[in-house]
Amino acid sequence: MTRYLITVLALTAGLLAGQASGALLTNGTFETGTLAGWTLTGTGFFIDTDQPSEGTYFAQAVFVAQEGGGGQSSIKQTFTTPADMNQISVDMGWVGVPGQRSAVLRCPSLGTQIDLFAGTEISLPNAWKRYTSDVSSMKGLNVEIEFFATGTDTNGMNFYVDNIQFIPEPATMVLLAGGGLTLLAGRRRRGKA
Ligand SMILES: [Ca+2]
Repeated sequence: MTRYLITVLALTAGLLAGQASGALLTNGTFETGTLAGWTLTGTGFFIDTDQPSEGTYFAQAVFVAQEGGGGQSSIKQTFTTPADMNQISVDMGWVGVPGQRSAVLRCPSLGTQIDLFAGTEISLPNAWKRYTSDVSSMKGLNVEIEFFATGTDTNGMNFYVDNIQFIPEPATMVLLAGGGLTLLAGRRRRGKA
């Protein structure tokens, strides 16, 4: 009985430590027009409407060189990933030298983190790019996502973030595709008859 109780307690503790207990990502497209759901540090990040990659709003960090551009800022959020998550995609863009920004997904219970883009990429002036990362090891777990930017008086920068999406694992997509094919086959049969 005691051993049973210990097993139950251990399992419960394991679930609390690593498994889904919180809310899903909030405002991952920034379409509330605010940073609702996100924790802001520093004064670089704000909501903008000038050329979003999706919808009307996106998040942007700006540090202007020669105008007191020094500083650092981040937006981050703790949430539970979807149980069928395979990949995460984020639209990002920037101007500035490499190493001034990062986008990371951290999983405290696994003690691991995944970089959502290679930090050495050169500037993408006025262009969005979709970055997709395999994050299947973190599905159904509590994680923290953080976008970080830093600027100096000699190295100003812009960092754009929008449209955070989760892509299901292949099995789910095969099922969806299979349903579509069945529908198509049915239509063809009806067409021939
Ligand atoms: Ca948006």
